[in-house]
Amino acid sequence: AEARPLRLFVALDLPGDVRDALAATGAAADPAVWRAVSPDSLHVTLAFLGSRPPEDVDAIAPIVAAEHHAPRLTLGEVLLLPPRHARVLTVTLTDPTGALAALQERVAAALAEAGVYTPESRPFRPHVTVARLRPRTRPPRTADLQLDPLEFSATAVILYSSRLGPGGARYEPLVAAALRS
Ligand code: 2AM
Repeated sequence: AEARPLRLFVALDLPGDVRDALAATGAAADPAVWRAVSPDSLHVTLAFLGSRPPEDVDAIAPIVAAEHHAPRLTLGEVLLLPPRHARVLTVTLTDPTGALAALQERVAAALAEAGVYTPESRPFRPHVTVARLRPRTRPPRTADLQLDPLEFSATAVILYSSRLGPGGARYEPLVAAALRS
């Protein structure tokens, strides 16, 4: 029998103190409206591949492993996305050196070259989703949350598989490459 497809995405991993700060922001949002993302699920998506045959993991692994240098980043602001009918509460990332944008472009181009990814036409806007709108809930217009301007280095590039379950998606790391800061 054919192996089941995997729902795959490549993401940037964050240091523990940054995860804690982001989890606190998610937890500070109105719990009647938002469900906070658990600290171990927080990440920055670089490329969402969607449903792929499991064999694709062999082609993706060397692309994930090819990255070495950690982009230096800063937490930006709390932003509701999409702007008019928000479904997620996010924290944007500031990329002062452009290293993250360059890394994302390299990874996306290599994945496309390997035939496992169709690059998005919309520009890459780095963010971390910290809470998701509860079902059948009217999204607020603003988040009204404060954020400390934390500065940090990303820690790793990770290929995740996402399993949809009753309690939301669960992310399983399949390939991880640590980044040097
Ligand atoms: P989000 O954080 O902005 O919601 C795993 O689902 C990750 O892939 C999430 O971080 C999610 O981004 C992103 N993702 C899920 N579905 C997507 C899609 N159809 N297009 C782009 N990114 C997607």
